[in-house]
Amino acid sequence: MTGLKERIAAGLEAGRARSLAYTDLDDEVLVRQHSPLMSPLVWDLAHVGNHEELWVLREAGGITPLRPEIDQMYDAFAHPRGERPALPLLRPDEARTYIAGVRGRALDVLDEIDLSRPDPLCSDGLVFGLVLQHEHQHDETMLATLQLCGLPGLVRDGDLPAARPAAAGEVLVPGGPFTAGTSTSPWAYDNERPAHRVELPAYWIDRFPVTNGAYIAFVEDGGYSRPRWWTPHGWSWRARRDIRAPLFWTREAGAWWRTRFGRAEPVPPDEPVQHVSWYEADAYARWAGRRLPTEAEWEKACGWDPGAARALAHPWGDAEPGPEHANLGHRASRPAPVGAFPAGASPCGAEQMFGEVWEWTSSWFLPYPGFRSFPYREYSEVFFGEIYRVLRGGSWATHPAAVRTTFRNWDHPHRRQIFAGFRCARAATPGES
Ligand code: AVJ
Ligand code: FE
Repeated sequence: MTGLKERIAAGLEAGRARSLAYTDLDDEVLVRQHSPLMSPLVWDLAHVGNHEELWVLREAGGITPLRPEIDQMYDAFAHPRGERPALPLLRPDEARTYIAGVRGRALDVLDEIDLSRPDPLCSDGLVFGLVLQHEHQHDETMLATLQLCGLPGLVRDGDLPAARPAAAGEVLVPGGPFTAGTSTSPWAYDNERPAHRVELPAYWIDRFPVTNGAYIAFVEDGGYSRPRWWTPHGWSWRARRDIRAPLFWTREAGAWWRTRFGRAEPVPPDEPVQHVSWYEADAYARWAGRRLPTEAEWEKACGWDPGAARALAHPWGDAEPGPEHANLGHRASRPAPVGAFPAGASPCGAEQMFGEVWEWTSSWFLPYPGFRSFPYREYSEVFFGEIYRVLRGGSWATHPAAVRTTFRNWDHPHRRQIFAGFRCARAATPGES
């Protein structure tokens, strides 16, 4: 049990180190709203502390509210992102003091709690697992804000392994049933539960995410000017906003450039394309004579081990993510080129399913059969419907503590500021798509 508590304390600390690093900026930058799509950074900072107060201090620890008067300001449902800068938010120094005070008490709760008692919220440390994943999710959102406003302060130039482009192509996933979702992963969200059998016919899926080089071929073949590749919604979205390339791309003197955290650089052809919407991913796939995978297809290709007839926690097995497996946790401020992580291959041979870019799937964000909302409706349930598309895997900015084979992310089909790309699939059975 002490092992678990130490793991939780270290996990909480890793998230906090990130939140503080990403907000080590002038107050003016922290309180400004850089885009109507995003919160001011200081909102995210206090919000992660308020979430921790609600769940660890009040629910798990039974502690009297520290600052009940601020709950409403940091309730994401009470105030859409565009309204947040007008709120009397905690100033950056107040926010840091507040979240540090919450954290001190959270560690006291952790110290005293019995994590083996049969309490659905606390056993196996679930409430702490949810709170530390939540902080990492907001850390990634803060990075998206920093990218959107071109702030260079935090750009990391870490080394990433080199490309292995000769290995491109597709891998075959044989037909048959597999187990989707989980009933046993201790820190899984309600939307990943319960485990259930899904029967899929055989299909092909790309070994790697679609690269910038491949995407440029689509752009230069007039992909953005031919409605035939687009769904009607996708085409009207594209036309209304006059979209002609991924977000942050420009064309200058016959070459494609991108701006990454305020720096202009040539678009690297071997890197997975990122900052494309679901509409663009879907149009590319149609142009390429393929389609996006369903989330079940993605999950089976990521984690199903047909030999053992069970789902692995990670594509490479149950070992914790290491630097040889995947580009996770913001090692460098970009995706690694395709082929960089052969040791992270899944049983069917798909690579880079974790890290690099979140991958759009063709699936709507819907509940699994037998879904039960827990511990609160506002994490997943209120988002179910034919509104959001599911993304899988995790990006270069996602922390290892916040990825699982079964993890489901979701967003509007027009969103592009997230670190999202895709890979394609197609049926292996003649006559089917
Ligand atoms: C799972 C990434 C879609 O950031 O909107 C954060 C996670 N929920 N706070 C988001 C979340 C509440 C959510 N995503
Ligand atoms: Fe949140």
